[in-house]
Amino acid sequence: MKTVQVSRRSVLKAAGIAGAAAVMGINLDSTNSALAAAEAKKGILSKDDWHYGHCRMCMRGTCPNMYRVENGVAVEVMGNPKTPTSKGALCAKGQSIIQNLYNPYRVKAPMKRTNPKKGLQEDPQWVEISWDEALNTTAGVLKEIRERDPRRFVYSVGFGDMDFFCTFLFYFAGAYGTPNYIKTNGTLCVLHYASDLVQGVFPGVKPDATYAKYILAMGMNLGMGIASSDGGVRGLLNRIYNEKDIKVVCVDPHCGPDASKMEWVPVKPGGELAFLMGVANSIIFEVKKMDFEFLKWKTNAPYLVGSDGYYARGADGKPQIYDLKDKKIKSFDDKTLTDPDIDAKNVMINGVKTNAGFVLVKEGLRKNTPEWAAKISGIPASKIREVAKDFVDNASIGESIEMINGKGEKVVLPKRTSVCEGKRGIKNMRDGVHSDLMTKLLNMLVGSLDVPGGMLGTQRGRFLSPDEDGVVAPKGEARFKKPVYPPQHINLAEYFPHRHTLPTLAFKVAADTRKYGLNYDIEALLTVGGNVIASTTEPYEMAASVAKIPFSATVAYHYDEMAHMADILLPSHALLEKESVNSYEGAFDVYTKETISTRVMMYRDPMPPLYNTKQPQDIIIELCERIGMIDDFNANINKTGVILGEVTFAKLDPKDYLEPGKRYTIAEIWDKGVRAYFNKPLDDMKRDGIIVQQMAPADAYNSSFFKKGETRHPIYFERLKRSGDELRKFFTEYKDKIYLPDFDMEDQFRYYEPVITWRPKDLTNVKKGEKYDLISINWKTPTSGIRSAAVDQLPYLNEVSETFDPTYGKICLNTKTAAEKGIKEGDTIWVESANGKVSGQVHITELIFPDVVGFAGALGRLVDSLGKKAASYPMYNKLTNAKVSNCCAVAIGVSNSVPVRIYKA
Ligand SMILES: Nc1nc2c(c(=O)[nH]1)N[C@H]1C(S)=C(S)[C@@H](COP(=O)(O)OP(=O)(O)OC[C@H]3O[C@@H](n4cnc5c(=O)[nH]c(N)nc54)[C@H](O)[C@@H]3O)O[C@H]1N2
Ligand SMILES: Nc1nc2c(c(=O)[nH]1)N[C@H]1C(S)=C(S)[C@@H](COP(=O)(O)OP(=O)(O)OC[C@H]3O[C@@H](n4cnc5c(=O)[nH]c(N)nc54)[C@H](O)[C@@H]3O)O[C@H]1N2
Ligand SMILES: [Mo]
Repeated sequence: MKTVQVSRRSVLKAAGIAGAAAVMGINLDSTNSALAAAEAKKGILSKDDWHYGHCRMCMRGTCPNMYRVENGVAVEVMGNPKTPTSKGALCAKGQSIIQNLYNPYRVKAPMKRTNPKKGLQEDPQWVEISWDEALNTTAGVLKEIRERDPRRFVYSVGFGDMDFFCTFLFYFAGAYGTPNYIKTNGTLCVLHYASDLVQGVFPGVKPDATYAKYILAMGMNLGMGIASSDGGVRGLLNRIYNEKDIKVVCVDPHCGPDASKMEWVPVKPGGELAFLMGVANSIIFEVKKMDFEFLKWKTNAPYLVGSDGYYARGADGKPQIYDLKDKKIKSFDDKTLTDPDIDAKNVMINGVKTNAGFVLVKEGLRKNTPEWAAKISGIPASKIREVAKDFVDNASIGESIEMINGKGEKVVLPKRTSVCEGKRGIKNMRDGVHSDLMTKLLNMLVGSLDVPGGMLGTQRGRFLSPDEDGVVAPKGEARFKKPVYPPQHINLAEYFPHRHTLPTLAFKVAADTRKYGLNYDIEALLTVGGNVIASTTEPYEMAASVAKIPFSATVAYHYDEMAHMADILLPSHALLEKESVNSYEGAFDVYTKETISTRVMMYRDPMPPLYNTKQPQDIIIELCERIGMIDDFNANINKTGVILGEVTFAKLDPKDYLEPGKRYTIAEIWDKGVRAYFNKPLDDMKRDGIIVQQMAPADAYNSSFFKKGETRHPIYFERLKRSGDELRKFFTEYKDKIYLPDFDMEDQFRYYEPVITWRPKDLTNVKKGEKYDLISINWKTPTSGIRSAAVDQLPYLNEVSETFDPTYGKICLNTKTAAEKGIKEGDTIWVESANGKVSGQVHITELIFPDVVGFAGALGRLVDSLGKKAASYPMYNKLTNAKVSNCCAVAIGVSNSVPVRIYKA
């Protein structure tokens, strides 16, 4: 067991970090006093029994910690006070990591099922077996299938085991040769398309609250409910409470901990796009103040568009711009271009009338007045106007800031300080991508993309590149991939080029591949940290589908639904037993001065396992060897690199490549990665816990790498239209062959439009007198995000949550709605949608929009094998459905807000 010795010398070294931090303007006082306090505490820091680690009680896992082991027992955990981001803080989830270790419902040894019948109500009748038997049985089945037809094997992963970005997702599946690797997070987590289309980033964007003065937060949970210990969230709180120089407006049907600290604007679910269009309308036609320089030079607003909706192209094939200076039409990259006209109308190109993209965007928004938006969103027109004016007034249009770049040069960057962001609350809807694009459009109107104070991508530094038209080239979900028939993937990936992940659809198809046009059946499933039954939607249908797969094995930490349905359990270490490397990529929330230019690489020095379990990545590597595919696996790592976070890849130098035929441990692979990235061995991390690096301030911003006119962001969404036209053509050609229930081609492809329009959806029809007269919604709480680390199951967290969060595990109703329905606090009710019903206890509150039924967190289990408590909470996902006609038309995310009715149980 490796130990951490925090000696006087390393405390002094920490003081050195504090000195450097002071130069950067970071206040580390709390850090020093925390260190001193910890050291004073029984002198424990100088003892050998403290280990460095990092948390991972949530899927980000970006808060470095330290834990103490006494006589082989983990007895204490604290944040690592030397961390410049979280500064030694841990949230309630982080505090409960010891219960993750001593969880009595863990799988403690390899197991095989002896009851051949599979079902949620069936007792698997587990019998303990040896590791050899468990690995050989699993590898034996997988080897035989691989030789015959690798497509018959499904690899299903999720955020229950994030390390090596969901445990070798495509590395393992790619080596095996199956197209069927399915991430279970996707259905209810559709966040990526618009950020990729407009900014070329993955997984998403974050406001730069280092400088931002105004954040318009749409259907999102800043800081997982402001209880995250992450540096960004703490920095934001610092700005709100101490510096008092930022305004955050949360447009949400529910007032969570974040909205309660900022301004809450209650919205009727489904009315968000209308609200955003109302704000855009007011900015364009009433406020009339915008960042015209940005629109001219950093967007495709001046690109001339023909009557077919596509860019008009010159003889050289390039998009054309009208130059107001010499009244000539020029190619977008013409060096003489001086004053691009974003208001150009009726410009003739090749005998066809064209208009600037921005003219079409404005026309599209002309009718969407604040009064119109108020009727749909339930937000008064006066509030919509106020938001529009505040957004522009706080944007600092025209201002700039001087910074130092990586070459030591002074550069002047534009600074914009109003940002709008949306997350699951607006994106998981039929028009989710539209709402998301509309948030980007607001940012473009005031020029706040990729600049200090504006909206930034998760990856900092130079990552944008222009496509052949000079517009941001998408790298992920917004890239168009030509559809093909017959489909090869069980998630029908061929039909949905802009999907996130489609686990629910995948398992529906898996149960009946031939019907969907696939020419093979599914014979085996291996799951690591994903739960298609509990985390996605239509849980009973998912369970039936998983049960139908002839062989399934699960790398299991505890007896969750996926383990319950398996034939073989390959038991996994708990968090403190897992050796792990992770890099700070921020917790999705905001950047602040504490985090904007800081890189932190963190390491968990594991404690010896309590039971007969293994490191999950080592289980997969063992399987590779026994299946006979270690060469392919190693080659994949050499090709793609070592993943040190979610988006941090370390490319290996050919001299450090993994050798064919050799089986490495995950620690050896990480060692190669850390050396490649930081030029340090993994052993150094055992000693220090973290590696901290500072980037030059300007290098965090794309705008410091691209001059004006280079890499324009799309404000006219030509690519979306192109996708729709291609898809429509494909579906028309194959309409007699394609089997896709609940799919209406015309309705689907209407959404693929270059200028956003508003359309009614199921939520719009919810009103008094209808069968479904209320809308149910769901959110994450500080203690219940998703189910990673078993947070829904640990007694400490259950108790903290029930004591301090009145919404946790309850069904929330507005006072007025409860009175109308004759329902009282504590009553048990049924909530019923077209898809299913859930019962639970009512909590009455003013902090929810009337006509809304609110559920907190990803709670509820369908098996008792995690204890009765975890199973007792209402499971929201029974109410949702994965019908394509109801999903986001572009990213195919399930609609997370659902028409429902309620009645007393
Ligand atoms: N109702 C509701 N549902 C949601 C969400 C929500 O907010 N509310 N959020 C959605 C979002 S955004 C996402 S990303 C997805 C995530 O969904 P998934 O990717 O499926 O991830 P998790 O729910 O975190 O965990 C999956 C399973 O892993 C188990 N597990 C916990 N710890 C470990 C471990 O150490 N090892 C292994 N092997 N397994 C472990 C969990 O108990 C759980 O059964 O959920 C989505 N589903
Ligand atoms: N520290 C930490 N950070 C994380 C994670 C973590 O595990 N730990 N998980 C990450 C993951 S996987 C994800 S996907 C993100 C999710 O980040 P968010 O999307 O910010 O998280 P949610 O709580 O699901 O946000 C939903 C919000 O939308 C609101 N909402 C629900 N329905 C509606 C609706 O119909 N309309 C509107 N306007 N609002 C609605 C809810 O009240 C809630 O405030 O968080 C990420 N960030
Ligand atoms: Mo997510």
